[in-house]
Amino acid sequence: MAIEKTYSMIKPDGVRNGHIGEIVNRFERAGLKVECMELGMVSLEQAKANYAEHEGKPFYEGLIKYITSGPVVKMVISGEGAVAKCRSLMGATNPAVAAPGTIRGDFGLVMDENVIHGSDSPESAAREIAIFFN
Ligand code: IDP
Ligand code: MG
Repeated sequence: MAIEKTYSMIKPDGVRNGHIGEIVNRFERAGLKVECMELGMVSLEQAKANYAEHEGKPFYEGLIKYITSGPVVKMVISGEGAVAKCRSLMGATNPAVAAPGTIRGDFGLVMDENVIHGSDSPESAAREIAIFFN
């Protein structure tokens, strides 16, 4: 393991439902550090760049519409093994099966609104950080 950076984003439902503090608390309690944090909208360009790998899939249009629909919290998180640690704190993509105690398991109900995003590899993290923080 090594000190890594990852990109994490509290999605519009997480912000709307008032989970910012709890989510940041979970990251910090796990020993991760918030390096950058910004509340704001995701532009259409940023949404398309971030989710380029999903273009053409049945849920793609809805995903772009959703992620640009309201304020999000954009974060750079750092720490030992930060990419995997964030993913493990987030839980499974589908909140319906995400384990209790994970962010998605505790605060989400449906796949379309699953509370939080996190990079899936150090390479994705570098790409996504560049999209949201130039
Ligand atoms: P991840 O967010 O856990 O990395 P991905 O497979 O990369 O999951 O999908 C990106 C996002 O697209 C998910 O977080 C979710 O919001 C949405 N998504 C993925 N699969 C579906 C689906 O089958 N239906 C609706 N939305 C989906
Ligand atoms: Mg993903």
